[in-house]
Amino acid sequence: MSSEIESVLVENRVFPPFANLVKEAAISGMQAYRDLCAEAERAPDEFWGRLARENLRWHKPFTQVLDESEAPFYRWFGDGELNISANCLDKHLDTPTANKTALIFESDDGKVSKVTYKELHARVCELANGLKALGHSKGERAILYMPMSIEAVVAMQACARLGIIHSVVFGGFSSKSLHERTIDVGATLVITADEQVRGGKTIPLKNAVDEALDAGGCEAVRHVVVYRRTGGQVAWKEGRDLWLHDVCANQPPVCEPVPVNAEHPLFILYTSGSTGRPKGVQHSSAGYLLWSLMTVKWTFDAKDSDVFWCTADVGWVTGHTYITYGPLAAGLTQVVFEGVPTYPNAGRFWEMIQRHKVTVFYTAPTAIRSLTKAAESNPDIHPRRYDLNSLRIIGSVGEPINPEAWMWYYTHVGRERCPVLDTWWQTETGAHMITPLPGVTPLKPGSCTLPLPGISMAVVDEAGEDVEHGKGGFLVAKRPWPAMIRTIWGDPERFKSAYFPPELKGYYLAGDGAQRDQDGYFWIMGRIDDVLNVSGHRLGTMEVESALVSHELVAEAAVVGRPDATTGEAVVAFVVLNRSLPEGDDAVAIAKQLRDWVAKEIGPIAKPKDIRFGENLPKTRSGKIMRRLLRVVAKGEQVTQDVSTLENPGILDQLSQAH
Ligand code: 6R9
Repeated sequence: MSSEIESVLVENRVFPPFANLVKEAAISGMQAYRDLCAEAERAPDEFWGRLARENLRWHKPFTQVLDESEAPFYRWFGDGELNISANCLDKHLDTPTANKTALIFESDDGKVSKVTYKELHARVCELANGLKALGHSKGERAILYMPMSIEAVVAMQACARLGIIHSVVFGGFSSKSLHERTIDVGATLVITADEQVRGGKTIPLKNAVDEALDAGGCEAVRHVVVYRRTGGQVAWKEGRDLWLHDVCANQPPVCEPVPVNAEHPLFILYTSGSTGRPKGVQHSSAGYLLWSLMTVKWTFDAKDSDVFWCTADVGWVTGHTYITYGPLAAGLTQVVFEGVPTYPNAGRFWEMIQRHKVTVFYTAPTAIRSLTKAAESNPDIHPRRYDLNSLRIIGSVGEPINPEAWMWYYTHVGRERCPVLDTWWQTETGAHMITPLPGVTPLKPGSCTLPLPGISMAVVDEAGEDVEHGKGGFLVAKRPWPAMIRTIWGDPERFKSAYFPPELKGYYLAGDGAQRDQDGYFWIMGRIDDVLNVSGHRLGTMEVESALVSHELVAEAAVVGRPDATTGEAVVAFVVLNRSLPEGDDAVAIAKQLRDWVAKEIGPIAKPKDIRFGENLPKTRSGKIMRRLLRVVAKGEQVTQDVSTLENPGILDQLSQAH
């Protein structure tokens, strides 16, 4: 880790903001940025109160901005009422935006369909009316297990319209994950599709829902609403299962939005932590939407003429904030894509930017790295082959972007005329926290640069004291912000201990290590806990370990991350079987069996890239697994550390063999 950080810190190229963007931008120039930061620091309540009054439509105005009496359970705009769907859709109806394209949907096989704001509003209302007719109402929880589609956005917005709390489960997760989340949120409703289509393959969704609900404990689910995407075969449970088109049929295209309290949970989204099961991150309504909208305006410098494309799936927080909520609240036209970046070939993203004249493009470093590799080996799908002149801003999210990938993105996609916005944030932060602004910030490849106005990020030591610039420490937010996580669903104690450890003076602990350079720029060093980041997706080592040990052949397992040129990190598993050590073909076959098992238990993204078998794991005499050593072994490096405290030093050789 530290050698990687040094390599990014010797990075000293600086790219000043482009004059045209400075002129046009919502925040124009460094002085304007500093003024906003100063306003937020001097009078935070006035600053946030002003933004919330100017940018949200309130059913009942708030009188108090921030209530800290139960910190860290902060309340924002706590006596106000509003509706999130009304703020994303209804507010455009009496403006020219009503007839503007809201969503341009492109399917896996390249079919394009579009809806205007007015049409999207009508579709959301029809579904909301349908759900209401089925007896679903405010405060209930719905599990959404959907392909990327207009329907996914409609389903989320329809829930928000009724005050139903949604919990989207990424379509790549297994029925087991779906089962756990359905129980944890106490869902009464599931919205899914028959199948999803990605990269020319169909993947069943409804079947996985059936399996999850049949596994027991999900009896609270009264309805499963199914969007017919492919027409593939599905099993049907009369009374419980309904086609989405039947639920919407004959429903009026108008549905009164249900006002909710500002703090009413808009959604719960599960994410990995360092220990135990994934945490249900609970977000609020008003604070979350405010910051989603403000960051679309400030970071992406939203213009009415923009065609915005965030390539994330709505199963992740990026898809929530930068597809379903922020860009709609801003009245933007956006692209929604069903497929994968490499189908029918690795030029798909560039071709789509050209086809839809995308102006703002937002993707993940892992996609950039894999498309770089593909483009460098096949000139036909190199971005230079496409007309990317429509682009004005390109962004990155999900993991640190290494300077090489940054430069390639900047040069070949942005054509040296679009800023690369390396946005640092998390499921828990709701929206951007540290990011360059197009009309403000000189860029340094590999740095997410500076915090947004109102966001008080710092790097501190174990006692919560600021560390000097140039030294590493914990990344924290010193002050609350409106879009912050409110609690872990059903586990307020875990919320407090995970994010507000007492020794850190009440600061929010992000879980990342960071350092600042002499200009105050932030450089993220990766997670400080046992969370892996594989292709920008968070995975707990514990989750993968518990999946492995639940297999009948496995006695013990330890999982670590290994740096990977394409996926950022790769999962490496060290496994002790409850039988003799396998060799040759036998080892290869068992490794495959275990990989498939993990895919079934969690999802394909959690599959270990390498599995190493041993008769034991390296342990201290007190029985602690030495992960530090396993990380070295996983990289294929020689262990040079002192291993005399190990109970069984010989084990390291055995574990060096990959299968
Ligand atoms: C939005 C999202 C959050 C974790 C975060 C950090 C890593 C995200 C980053 C970044 C360096 C960036 N991360 N963006 N690291 N530079 N620009 O990705 O949320 O899935 O919760 O992941 O991802 O480690 O703590 P989430």
